[in-house]
Amino acid sequence: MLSYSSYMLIAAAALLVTCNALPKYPGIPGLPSIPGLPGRDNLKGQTRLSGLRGASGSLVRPPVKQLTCPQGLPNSLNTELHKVLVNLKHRLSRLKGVLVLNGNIREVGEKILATNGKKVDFASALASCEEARGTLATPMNEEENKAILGIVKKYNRYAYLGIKEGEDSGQFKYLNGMHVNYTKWHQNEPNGKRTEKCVEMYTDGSWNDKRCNLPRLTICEF
Ligand code: MMA
Ligand code: CA
Repeated sequence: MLSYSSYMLIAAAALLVTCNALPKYPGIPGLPSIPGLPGRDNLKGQTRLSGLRGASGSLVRPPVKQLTCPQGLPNSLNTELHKVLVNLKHRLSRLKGVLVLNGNIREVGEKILATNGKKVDFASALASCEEARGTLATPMNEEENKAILGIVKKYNRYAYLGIKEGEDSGQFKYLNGMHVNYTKWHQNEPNGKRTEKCVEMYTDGSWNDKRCNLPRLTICEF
């Protein structure tokens, strides 16, 4: 959704905001105020400093010394970057609202889950996820397993997970090679004895080791 240059801009803006842009920020015309951030609508003629209070109610003052700030960047650029950051955050939160509303994504912790609705083999499913800069949905705890299950149930289709049996060890691992530390095997699974190297989620959320060449619902995490 965002280009690399946008990410760099956000990173730069985030760094700068922690330095000195926030207390000076005058608000963005036309942009609604956002809770927790000072905006023009929030200030109502107060001095900016008196309008900025932390959670405890005490004044949040600009840092006296700015030893950690990058040197040589003019304040105008600093303020501009902050405006871009606030605008992007606001836009992202609205886009997220649209996606959640339409059932296109599910959020669980920091993860975002999504499906393209397609049923393909393991390699093709993984390729689709990676092409979209994600990976196959990989439940690391009960909450994530339930979130993936929500999609499995909605489509009433089993889905491959981002877990595979190691070539030598016969142990099931995440796609980055780490050993799985949360499992939800169905009773008497895994039983493939190295012939079923992939893992599918059943429509009750439990797991089965399975051959990798069957059509299964593609669910990615981002
Ligand atoms: C199938 C296959 C296996 C699974 C068993 C469970 C017969 O094999 O899906 O992976 O373990 O069913 O009965
Ligand atoms: Ca099995």
